[in-house]
Amino acid sequence: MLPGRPRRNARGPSRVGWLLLLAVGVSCSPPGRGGPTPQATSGVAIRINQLGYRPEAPKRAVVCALEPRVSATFAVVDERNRTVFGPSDAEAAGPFGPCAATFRLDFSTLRREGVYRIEALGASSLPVRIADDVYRGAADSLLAYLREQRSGYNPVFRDSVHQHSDGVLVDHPTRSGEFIPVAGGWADASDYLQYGATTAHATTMLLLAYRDHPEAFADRFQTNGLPGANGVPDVLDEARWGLAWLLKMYPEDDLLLNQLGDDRDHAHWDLPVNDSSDYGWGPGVRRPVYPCTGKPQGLFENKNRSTGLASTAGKYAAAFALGAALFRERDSVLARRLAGRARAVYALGAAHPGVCQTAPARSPYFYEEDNWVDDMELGAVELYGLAGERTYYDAALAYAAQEPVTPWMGQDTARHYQWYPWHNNGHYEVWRVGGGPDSARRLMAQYYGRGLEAVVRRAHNGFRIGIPFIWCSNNLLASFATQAQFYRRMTGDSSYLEYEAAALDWLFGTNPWGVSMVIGLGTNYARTPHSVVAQQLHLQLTGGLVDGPVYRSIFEHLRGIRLLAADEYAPFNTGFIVYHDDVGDYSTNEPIMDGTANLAYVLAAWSVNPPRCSRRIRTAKDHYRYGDQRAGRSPGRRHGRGQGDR
Ligand SMILES: [Ca+2]
Ligand SMILES: [Ca+2]
Repeated sequence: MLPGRPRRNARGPSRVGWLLLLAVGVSCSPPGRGGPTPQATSGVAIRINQLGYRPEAPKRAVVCALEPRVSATFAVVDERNRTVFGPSDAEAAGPFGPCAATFRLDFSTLRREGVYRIEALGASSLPVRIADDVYRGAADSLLAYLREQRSGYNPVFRDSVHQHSDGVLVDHPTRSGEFIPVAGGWADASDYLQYGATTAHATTMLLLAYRDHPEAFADRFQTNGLPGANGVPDVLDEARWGLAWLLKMYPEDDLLLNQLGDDRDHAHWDLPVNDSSDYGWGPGVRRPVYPCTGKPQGLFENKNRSTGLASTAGKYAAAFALGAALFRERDSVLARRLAGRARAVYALGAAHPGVCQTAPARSPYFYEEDNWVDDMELGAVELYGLAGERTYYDAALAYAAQEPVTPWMGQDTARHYQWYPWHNNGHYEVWRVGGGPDSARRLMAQYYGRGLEAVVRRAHNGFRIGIPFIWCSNNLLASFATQAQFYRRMTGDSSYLEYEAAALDWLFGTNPWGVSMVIGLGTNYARTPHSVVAQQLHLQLTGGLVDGPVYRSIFEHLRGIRLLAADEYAPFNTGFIVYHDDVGDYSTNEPIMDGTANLAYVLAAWSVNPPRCSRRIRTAKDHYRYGDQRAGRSPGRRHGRGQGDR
């Protein structure tokens, strides 16, 4: 997810690519672009969730009109062209981005399963599916992308990837040059860099997904990622892959490794199996591994602003402790080891407060994480859940109070990965684990509510989206949906359900471009992601969540971006945000490992425990119960969403 790739993108598979393609027999998408045309009919496009809608859940589509329109009616028709809903008035919602006018089409009361189309202003939507199983298997589909991203042994190539090159310790005060075996894990995005922070967060999300929604996951793959059941749900196979690498990245109590490879990787556009990156030891020979040092890092002219170890240590502690709890029955030896490493790395973080950012090399870009109390909160509460020691619980509460709301929420912008993870799992875990007074649990729900409220305040648009469109905006939406879901579970309050559903709808096509942001899911998804594997092997990276739209100003100022083909979405790229299904656009169309893992959590929940439309909004009693100081004010009316929860 860091820029700097050159523009030497081959137009077709390389010779090596074709040979590999023939050898591994992976399923491939046809070359070139596919999918239905995204062009608007008469300047009007009806955008829907292309996965579909569960019968009891909220159902909304959005009209994006490229010319001003004052009003609209809509109807839903079935496959025999019979009107089954409407004609109904659409809710005018003003302009947004390229849309001169937007309208929200609420057909929540249509609950009969079937395949429909929505018609409005002379335009017709893609097929709209209403069924109980629309999310079934979706979370598992996302795991396919993580398997494809595996380093060490890679099941797509059926070969080792960076098995012998990883890694040589660099930027260590006394041990630089030492080889430390750290092969494994996942490539972070379409480059082959690997980070402890993103891997630990992704692993945590997979573990939480299984713990909270085990029924959502199947067993079709082995530990090594090759097809075949092994008696272990695939989500746990994948989480274990992450844990195994994190254990290697924390080899000694005082040695916390944070990053494998650096942006010198970007000088080459080649497949992971023949990565020719040269870090000074010859092409493809060795990759550097960086420890957290608590000091600014960067081997060349660019430096990060690291201040401590806690941001990475807290994330490792959480993943290890959760892993220990979830593998206790399946593998007691692994569980004991994880528990021991969790305690040790948490203690290291407590002794070295501050952030451990990723290290830039030749490029000025790095992950500029600025918060660490969220990570230590999560580490502490998972250790409390594991060991029941009160000091961990008290520490979690104290950390939580230092950052009640993840700071990007309500903001126009943020630096790259500045507030990471984009939601704080810790508050939910404190609520879930109990152990303290009810007031502490209520406080956690309030914290989430404040963050959600701040985002919702910015969501006065037809798509109900209130995030800043910084790089990796889709990650923010996955996090928003996760936090909204946690809040709903903690309080029974559905005030933010419309926005939670809108985030999910956006990711699956209810956006100005009508694109599903997950490769292979929906009817019209990214066909030409920024990925050398996808490009050279003509391989569909099923399950990969792409970065998502960014502010035009960001797109225009990032280095090295050049679109390689005509923009089929040009009519929708005239506003303040842009998205390009183009291999050249690493800012909007690069699949991302951590966001994919986060979205697996959201999809697992919607698959087995979907929200239901109800008339319930918060009552005065609820406001008292959850400590809302604005008791008596209906949040539904404040945001015009009183109609939303029917
Ligand atoms: Ca399995
Ligand atoms: Ca953090």
